[in-house]
Amino acid sequence: MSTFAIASESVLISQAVAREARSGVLGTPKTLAPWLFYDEAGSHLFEQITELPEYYLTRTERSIFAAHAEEILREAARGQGPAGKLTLIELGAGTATKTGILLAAAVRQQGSVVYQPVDVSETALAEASENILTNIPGVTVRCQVTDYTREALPLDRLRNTRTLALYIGSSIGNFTPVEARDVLRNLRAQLLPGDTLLIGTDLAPGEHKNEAMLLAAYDDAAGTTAAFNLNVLTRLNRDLGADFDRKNFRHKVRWNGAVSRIEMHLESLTEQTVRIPASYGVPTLTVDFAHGETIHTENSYKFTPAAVRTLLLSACFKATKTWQDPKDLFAVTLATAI
Ligand code: AVI
Repeated sequence: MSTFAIASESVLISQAVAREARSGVLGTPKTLAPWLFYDEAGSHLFEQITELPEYYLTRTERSIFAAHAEEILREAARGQGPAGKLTLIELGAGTATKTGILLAAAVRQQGSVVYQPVDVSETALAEASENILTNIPGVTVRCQVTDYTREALPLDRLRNTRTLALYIGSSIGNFTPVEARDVLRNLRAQLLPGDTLLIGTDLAPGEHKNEAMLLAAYDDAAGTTAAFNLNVLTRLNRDLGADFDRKNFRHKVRWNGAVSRIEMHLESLTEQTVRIPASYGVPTLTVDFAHGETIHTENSYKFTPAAVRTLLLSACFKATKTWQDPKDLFAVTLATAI
């Protein structure tokens, strides 16, 4: 990519940050969209979160893949002709650390596989590609820099192949139910009947998961999730010249059982005024905070298996098989495009 293209891409991102900040902090209640977390520092903090003892999601999903990868791939390929192969596409692939288990199983099953990771981050995709090409012979990687939440998915349909789309990590849980349905409909629009989707979802509280465990996963003892949440203020200071003082806010997590979601907020510890100077066509903002007022920064929905099936059906996918860990903390569901 040329230097000019990179510069214009970063201007577009800064414009989007300015618009999101404006609409978010002027609203009641105040909000900031979770995609703002993922600047370079935030992406690094998220990688650290996935290794925290309290954050069970990543390692539990990985353990499900490790136990069932062969069966998942076999089920996804069911009905394929003997010469037919699966092509794997992954939404929000990031550095694709867990995907390797599935790709290795695909290579064992069909000899080789084409893998199309899709992500907004070019650097994450470059890392994913290097890791996979070094460690799993037989994989052809075709990276695609796209925001799958807003743009059509650029799917390379190869002759005589069927697509298995991966949407793992419970990323779907960071959308409202309507947004989640629309993300899946956007994906479904690019698939053909008989293609499949493998979706990872964090499960609602049950016998082995109580509210305390959920709260700890989002408010860890080392303070990494707090730093991840507060980093959004640092980003607005850097990208927009805002004057948020991080010391005047604290990370706050609550479980909203009525809608089955963890909420992350930034709570103002004092009455204060923050200034965001004019930028990218957005006028100067002066934002007043009451003591105790919060900015709602993220939702993380927790699903029942029935809720996953209903969500899938709303986007024309039929769930065919679900794998869970022995403690029912996390679910991985295979669904067919209908
Ligand atoms: C990316 N996503 C699935 C994470 C989650 O669990 O909702 C983001 C996250 N937020 C705080 N910790 C992790």
